Amino acid sequence: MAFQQSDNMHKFSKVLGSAKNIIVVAGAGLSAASGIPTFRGKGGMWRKYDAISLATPEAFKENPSLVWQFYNYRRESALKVKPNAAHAAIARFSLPSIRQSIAPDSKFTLITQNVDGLSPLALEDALSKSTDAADKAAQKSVIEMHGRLFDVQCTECNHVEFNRSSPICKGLEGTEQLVEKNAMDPEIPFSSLPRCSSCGVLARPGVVWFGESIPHLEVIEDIVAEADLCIVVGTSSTVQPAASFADEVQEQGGKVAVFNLERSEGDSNADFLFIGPCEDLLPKALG
Ligand code: BV8
Ligand code: ZN
Repeated sequence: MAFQQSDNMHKFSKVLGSAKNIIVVAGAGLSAASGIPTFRGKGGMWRKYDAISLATPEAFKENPSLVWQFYNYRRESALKVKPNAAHAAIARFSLPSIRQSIAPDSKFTLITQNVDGLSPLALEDALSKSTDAADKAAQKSVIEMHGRLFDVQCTECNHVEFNRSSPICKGLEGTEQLVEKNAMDPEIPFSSLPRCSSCGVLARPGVVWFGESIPHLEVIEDIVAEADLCIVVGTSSTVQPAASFADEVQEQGGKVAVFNLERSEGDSNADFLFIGPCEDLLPKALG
């Protein structure tokens, strides 16, 4: 039978209802409605600089003050925003007590490329409303595969701490305001940048930079290898290895559904393509 792509939500819910190993692969578009600018969208992550060139170990080595201002700006932005309806829809669906009536006896994992921490916050919120103790299992269902903005990692010892303090250190205080004014970035002395609370050397943001390998990638690959439904949400599907997960699921006979505001890399191979804001579409699709 010739390949038929569908945008039929009713047909999608039938596939969802019979799926046993469901994954969501999420990108920056999931958090767009919360006010977090996407990487490649019009908003552009950081008007002054190309985010991609700053998210590298080379950039940090060369100019840790500039890279820390970039991440401080994103930390301060993420601290001011809340999860949106799409985060909430995924979080609710991750609770066994809710998913059982939609996709009986299924397993679920959210694999997010986002580092903003909004999906774990949405899950915390969904769990606080749940009365079913078994729902706690959902806490292990979120994989932040590119790390977390609020993890501060030592550049020497392997100390990592979760730190949402604002400002993260005196030296960076208020520099986020300069970004909006497109003002030149101040030269922050090395000694005033964040330091490891255990050994005192320079710390770095606890995210995975381009050219760095994905921690525990084998765990993620095993989950992808089991999946019979891959729901791709709000990603340009241009960053590897996340961009290949959907193809892998299709190659093993699974189905792929893409939810995006506009066309994205490889979406013509998807079994389902839903074009529109995920904050509107996902509550319908996973409800
Ligand atoms: C690895 C953390 C291997 C940091 C990120 C050449 C040299 C070196 C490496 C490579 C190379 N070629 C390829 C690679 C691999 C490289 C890569 O893929 N590069 C790309 C750019 C070509 N990948 C890596 O380096 C990865 N590691 O491969 O390791 C290895 C093995 C051994 C030893 C060494 C290395 C590591 C990649 C991780 C990079 N870190 N983030 C930070 O955030 O600062 S990636 C970064 O991009 C974010 O995580 C982001 O999520 C991700 C992907 O972008 P998207 O999420 O898709 O966001 P984007 O803005 O692009 O798109 C938004 C989408 O949302 C759009 O489609 C838009 O239409 C849609 N949208 C907007 N609003 C809405 C919406 N959709 C729905 N509703 C809405 N409302
Ligand atoms: Zn240290």
